[in-house]
Amino acid sequence: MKIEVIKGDITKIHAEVIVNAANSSLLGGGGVDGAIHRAGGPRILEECRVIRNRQGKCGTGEAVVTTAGNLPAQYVIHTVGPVWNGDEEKSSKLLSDCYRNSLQLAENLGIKTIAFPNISTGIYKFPKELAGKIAVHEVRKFHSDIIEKVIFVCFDEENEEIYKKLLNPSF
Ligand code: AR6
Repeated sequence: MKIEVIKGDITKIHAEVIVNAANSSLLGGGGVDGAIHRAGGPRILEECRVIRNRQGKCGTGEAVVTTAGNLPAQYVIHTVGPVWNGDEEKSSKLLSDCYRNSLQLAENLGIKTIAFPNISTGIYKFPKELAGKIAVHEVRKFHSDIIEKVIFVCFDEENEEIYKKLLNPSF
């Protein structure tokens, strides 16, 4: 799989799937979640409510999929990152689950291109460097015959630098 780093707003990205850093209610929030629901319109929230009614809350590390409403993407995969509480081992495992489960869902949908935000590194306060290492590690070890490209969409300069260094150590 090809890996790209872009600095920008994930709601503007033309990938078949964009990933949302949601919370377990699936009913929206701030950060990238708020931006996705604002730009995507009410249809995404309606589908999230249907999922909630069917299966209850979304556990940390799990992922669910909706259509993408008015966004250029076709689908939104909503995953719930861990809130950083200093328990590095447990939080790292849960963040790994987010990336792996999202990639697996995309693969099941037959998707070629998927874009990730820097899950948990905003309101949930996961250390950015560690989160970046986990994200890159999970993507690199996920072998897919279907997904061709993974885009890390960094909103802030710090994350952009971290990802560029991780993917190109001579940067
Ligand atoms: N495009 C790409 N990345 C963005 C955008 C955007 N439009 N907006 C923010 N980011 P956060 P979390 C980056 O806080 O830490 C919500 O309330 C941001 O700079 O969105 O997983 C949910 O409902 C950061 O690097 O998500 C949950 O309650 C990254 O996205 C909670 O926040 C993640 O920051 C989840 O917290």
